[in-house]
Amino acid sequence: LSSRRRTRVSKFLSGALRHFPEDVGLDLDAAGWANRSTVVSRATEKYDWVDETAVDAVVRTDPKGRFEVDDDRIRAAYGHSVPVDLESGDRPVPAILYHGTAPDNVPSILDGGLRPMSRQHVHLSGSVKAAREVGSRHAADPVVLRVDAAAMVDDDNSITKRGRDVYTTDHVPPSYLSRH
Ligand code: HQG
Repeated sequence: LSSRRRTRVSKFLSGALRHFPEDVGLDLDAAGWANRSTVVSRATEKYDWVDETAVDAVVRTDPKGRFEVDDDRIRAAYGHSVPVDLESGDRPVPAILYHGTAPDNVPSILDGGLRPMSRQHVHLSGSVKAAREVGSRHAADPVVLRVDAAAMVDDDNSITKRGRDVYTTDHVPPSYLSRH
């Protein structure tokens, strides 16, 4: 597949597994898992230029680790707006994390903290570079905020690594935030 087509399939899978499973006739269980062959069928029904092997390749080689596969199940690793109860896992969390956002959001974030907004969790990045890329989806001149993840964990706020370089939590109170 061309990289354009890979992106189309990846966006369709992310949309279906994070935001609109019902619209494409998918049933997610409480932990966000769907039947893998049903998901593959939905993708091949939507795009006549893709087959099962190509969908599998998109899933397995996703650069951000957006998808998890377990036998005949598949789910989005993060990013959900539909309610899901993901396990917390025990992968290590760096002492400092980052969040990239639009300048317009910063006053409200420093006032009330980072909130999940339309998703189920707040998403943080492991590097300044990754955070800047996330922020650039929202504005041409993104602002990177620094999150004192070690202090959050010390204070019993759970943070979980998902995918390759994404960390999720419920809320980041302003006391753990500063401008990078
Ligand atoms: C902002 C992508 C005002 C927040 C990325 C963000 C990520 C507030 C926006 C993942 C706020 C929500 C998620 C507050 C938060 N006041 N604005 N109190 N609290 N915000 O898209 O983190 O490529 O839902 O700063 O890489 O940008 O799709 O979240 O700007 O990992 O796999 O509200 O999605 O991954 O925007 O992105 P989003 P996000 P994929």
